[in-house]
Amino acid sequence: MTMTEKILYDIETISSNLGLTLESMREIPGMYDTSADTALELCCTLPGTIRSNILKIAVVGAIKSGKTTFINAWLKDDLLKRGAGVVTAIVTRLQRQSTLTARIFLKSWDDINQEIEQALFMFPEKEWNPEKNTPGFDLRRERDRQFLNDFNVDIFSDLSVSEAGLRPESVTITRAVEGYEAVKDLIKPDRSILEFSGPLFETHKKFTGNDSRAFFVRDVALGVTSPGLDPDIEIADCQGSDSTNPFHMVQIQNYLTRANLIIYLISSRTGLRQADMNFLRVIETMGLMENIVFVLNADLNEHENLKDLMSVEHRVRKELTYIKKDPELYTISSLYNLFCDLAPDLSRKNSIILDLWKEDANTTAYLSSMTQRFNSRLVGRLSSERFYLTVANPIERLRQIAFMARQRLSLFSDLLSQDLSKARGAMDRLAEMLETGKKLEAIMDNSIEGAVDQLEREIQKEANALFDPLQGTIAKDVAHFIGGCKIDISLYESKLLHHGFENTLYLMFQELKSALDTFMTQTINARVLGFIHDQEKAIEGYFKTLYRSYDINPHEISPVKDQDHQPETAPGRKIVPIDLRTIKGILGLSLPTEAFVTRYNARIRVSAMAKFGLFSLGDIIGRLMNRRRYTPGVSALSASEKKIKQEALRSVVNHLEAYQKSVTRDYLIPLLEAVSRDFKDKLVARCRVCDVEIETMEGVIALDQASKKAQSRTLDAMAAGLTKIVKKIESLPVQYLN
Ligand SMILES: Nc1nc2c(ncn2[C@@H]2O[C@H](COP(=O)(O)OP(=O)(O)O)[C@@H](O)[C@H]2O)c(=O)[nH]1
Ligand SMILES: [Mg+2]
Repeated sequence: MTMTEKILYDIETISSNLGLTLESMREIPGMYDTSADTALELCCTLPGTIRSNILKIAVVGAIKSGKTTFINAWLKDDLLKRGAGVVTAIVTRLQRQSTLTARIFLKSWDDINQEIEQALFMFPEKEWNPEKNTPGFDLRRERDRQFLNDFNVDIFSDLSVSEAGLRPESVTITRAVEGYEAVKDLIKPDRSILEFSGPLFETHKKFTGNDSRAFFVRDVALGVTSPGLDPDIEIADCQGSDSTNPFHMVQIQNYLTRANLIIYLISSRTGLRQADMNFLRVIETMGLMENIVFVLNADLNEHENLKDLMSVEHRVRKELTYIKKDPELYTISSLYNLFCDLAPDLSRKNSIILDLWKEDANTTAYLSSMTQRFNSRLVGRLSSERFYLTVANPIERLRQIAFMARQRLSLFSDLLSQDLSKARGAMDRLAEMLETGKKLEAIMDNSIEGAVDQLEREIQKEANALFDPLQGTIAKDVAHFIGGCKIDISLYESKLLHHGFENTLYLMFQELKSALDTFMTQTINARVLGFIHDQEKAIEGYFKTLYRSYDINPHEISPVKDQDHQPETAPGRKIVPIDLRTIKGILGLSLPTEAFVTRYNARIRVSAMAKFGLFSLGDIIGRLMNRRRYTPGVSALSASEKKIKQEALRSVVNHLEAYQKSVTRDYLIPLLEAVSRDFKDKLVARCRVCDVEIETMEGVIALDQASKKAQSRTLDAMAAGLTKIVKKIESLPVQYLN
């Protein structure tokens, strides 16, 4: 049993025993009230909540930086396909499970057709839908597929590879056409899941090891049996951080925001490249730099000796400092570590390679010591994250419940005492406490309400500064970006002759769209995610401060001055007042990433075409008379470029209102409200010992001797049980915050 499992097991035992104690309160009139009921509910649900609180580790880096190898080395198992070279962005999440299982989350036909439509955006519909009798594009239609196929060969020829690589719209179309046959019977109208477990596990690679099929996959979850992976850890291979597909980028960004730790891999073969810097800037803008650890994946074939490797390390470290002060960088070789772990079972070829590597004892000794340092750093980091996220709050909650139960026990044993003055004294103290509690509650209500109002105003104000269509920074930056976008019209001149004006316009638009999509995901969406991150921190900070101002010692308002009660069991300053993650989990609140992808407006085409009308006749005549004379067409292209830019900007601006709404009204505000509710519940729980009516207490005092004795025996049994529970809570190996 690992340490985590032991703590989880202990928490489960404590919750269940505490639950039984609360249940037995029902036997005594007045002892079981709504707060006991809430506490009982918590004891029942807590273990499940903790189990679903998984630590997420994102492994990112450029293609072939060694992400998959790193994960295999972590698992000590060559489980995932290394060197797959798939560029499609898929997040492959791994968690420990009892049987080896792969779950492939497939896109729906709507998702797929929508992506293709975006890739065809601005292309004249009459060409692929001549009768206009079917709405939208549908890959399931033979005619539509045939169109895509011809289109792809034809229109992108000699344009496909630009300076920035393959044209993304061409990539989408190629993959959709190529992968169709293999997946057509598996894709459903709704998003669906394929499962491969046990001996069928390997089959899942058919979907992930091939770019065309991977196009149809949203993401992948693997259940692995490797003991190297703790049961409360999810590790994710985030491939495709340099993907140009906005739908995919958003998915990766979404995972990163939820990750507790980001491990960024850099290959020693290449060092840091421009794409790495771009992606690191994205992570920085998202406000996630504090979660990042860098790994320089040393390729032992690549370096003559340790000195050579060290010089790469030195350079990479220096370059990283442009992005992050004192970056944490570990030089390790994932493949070497993996081979060492698999040594007895290595293939002959790999054994020879390993032996060869081992000959350079200096380098391998250095790498091994760095691996050790990395591992212990990781263990330390994860256990503190784990403590904050998974066990600190639940333990404090249980401690609070135990405290409440003890208080109640003490109160009721006084009420049931043969000594009437003692019983009356307990009653008076309780009445006084209820009064104080009510006053405190009223004060809290006011100030929490005030806090929520103020926070909400601040969120709205900052959101306006970001999203306002006229004054907001997004609109301004997008306008600036589009204004500075250079489309090389001369590139499209030849296209004009072969494909006509409309199709050329399409190509031109797609060039702008691809640049704009990249800008939107890398700069704008990253900034919005950073904004959300900051707002969450502000909410957290605000309530923490508020909590401190209510730092009431429960003993002071306690109706019982118990002698046997040790102060350390009191829920004093130790509780973590805000637990956004759990609250989000309970609300089912996730980032509104659907709103992060800009939908372009169909009027772009109409507007751009308007300019063409002026020139088309001249163009055709020119073409007939003299090939040199298509300048009118070219100038129509330039005029259309302006229109396209204007309309593209308008699409983004129109989208801002919905974007803002999903970030604030559908995400941040509900989160804020839930946090304040949770916060209040916690505080109120501390002010209340028991919601018992005076008449009920009178009834208890008036019981006959025999009944009092019987009830006292029940209380004694409860007290014995509680003492054990409290001891168990105290013995948990966790240190407390603040
Ligand atoms: N020589 C050497 N090759 C490595 C090392 N790490 C990874 N590779 C190889 O590089 C290729 C790409 O690695 P992979 O883990 O698939 O990269 P990914 O694309 O980031 O997942 C694979 O063929 C690996 O076997 C290393 O430390 N040394
Ligand atoms: Mg990989």
